[in-house]
Amino acid sequence: FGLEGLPADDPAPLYLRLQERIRSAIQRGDLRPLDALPGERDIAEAFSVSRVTVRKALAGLVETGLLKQRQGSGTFVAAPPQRVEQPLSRLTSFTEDMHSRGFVSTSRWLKREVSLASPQEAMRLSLSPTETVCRLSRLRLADDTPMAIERATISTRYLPDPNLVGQSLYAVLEERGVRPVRALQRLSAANLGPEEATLLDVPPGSAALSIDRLAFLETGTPIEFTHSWYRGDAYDFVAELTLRR
Ligand code: 16G
Repeated sequence: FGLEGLPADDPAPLYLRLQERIRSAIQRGDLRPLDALPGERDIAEAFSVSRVTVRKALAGLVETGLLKQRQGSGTFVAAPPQRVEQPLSRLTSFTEDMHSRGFVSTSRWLKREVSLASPQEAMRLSLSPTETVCRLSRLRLADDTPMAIERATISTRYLPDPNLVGQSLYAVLEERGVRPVRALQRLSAANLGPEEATLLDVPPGSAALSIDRLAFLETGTPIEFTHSWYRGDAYDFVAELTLRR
């Protein structure tokens, strides 16, 4: 990408000018998603700048999400995830959603514990304050791309041990005869904080959907409360609307 040196008469700091070069190479398509950049030393030589300048320029572009760095394998142009269309009217699990699109769904456990229900959890799930709940926090991935962070709370009446959950929570609930059949879901727009952004592999402050799901059994008993962060650049939520006369 434009390997000729940077003009000497430009007053902007070198690292910013180098960033500009890389950015325009990506915009022009000279560098394409998943292309590897030359090594630090080669970039430094080509532009007659120090390696410190190259490192600073690359770090800034990684921060904004334009580039990705992997330990041991260098710097790449980031690829936006494939967008997923998610119907809003069907009560499906993440595993089912991803399988139906031909993705391999995986999870990384962030937390799984049994604890006394907090007052808020007890209220949401209609439990007495002495009851215990399982808390399951997972990063959900599709073909290795992080898509969502989910924090689920379920009474130990229905899920006695969080370690029973392998790939799919709903599959385990189904086996136990307590798969939810109805849910209330609230979606709101949010910007990701640094911790969530790092997990989802996007720059801090990126757009996301914050989703609360309260799911019920046939009997009307609430069984699951889950808060999720879904990546704003990966999801389209769609619903069919009808006019009732
Ligand atoms: C969905 C649900 C989540 C549920 C999970 C179970 C939303 C916003 N959330 O992602 O409430 O816990 O599926 O998935 O749709 P699993 O059976 O693959 O573990």
